Amino acid sequence: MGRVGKFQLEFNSGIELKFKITDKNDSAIRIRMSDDDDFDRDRGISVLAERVKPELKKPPMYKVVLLNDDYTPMEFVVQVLEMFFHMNREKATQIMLAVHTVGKATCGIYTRDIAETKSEQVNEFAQQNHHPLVSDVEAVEDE
Ligand code: TYC
Repeated sequence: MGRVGKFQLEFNSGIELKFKITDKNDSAIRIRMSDDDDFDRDRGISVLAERVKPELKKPPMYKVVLLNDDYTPMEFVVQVLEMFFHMNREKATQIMLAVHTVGKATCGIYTRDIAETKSEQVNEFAQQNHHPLVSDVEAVEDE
C-alpha cells in the first residue's frame, strides 16, 4: 500500500494526539507508529500514514426486466408489478405502459440472488395463469 505521508512528533510529556486524515480517493488511511525509523531523540516517535485498500466493495447489482408480448392482458401485468415489486397502481400502470410501448422496462434493481428469485417468481406466476409474460435479469453496468 502506498505511503501517503510521514511526519515526526517530538514530545516530552504525556500528550494525547488525535488524527483525522482524509483522502480524495476515499481510500482508508492507516496510521501506525513507525518501527523502521531511528528517530528517538528525546522520546520522539515517527508516525506513518499509509493508504489501505477498502475492505468492503459494493456488490454487483442486477435489474429485473419485464418484456413485452402481444397477449398478456395489461391488467395482469399491473397486478404482477403490484404483487412482486410492491408498486402502487399508478407506478405499476406507468411501467406496464413503458413495456408495452418500448418493448421492455426495468421493474427493480437487486443483488443477484434476489433479482433471479423475483424473475423466476414472475415467470412461474405468468405460466400458472397461462400468460406468455416473461421477465429477465440483466447486469447493471458499473459507473
Ligand atoms: N402488450 C400487451 C397487450 O397489448 C400488454 C403487455 C404489457 C404485455 C407489458 C406484457 O410486459 C408486458 N395486451
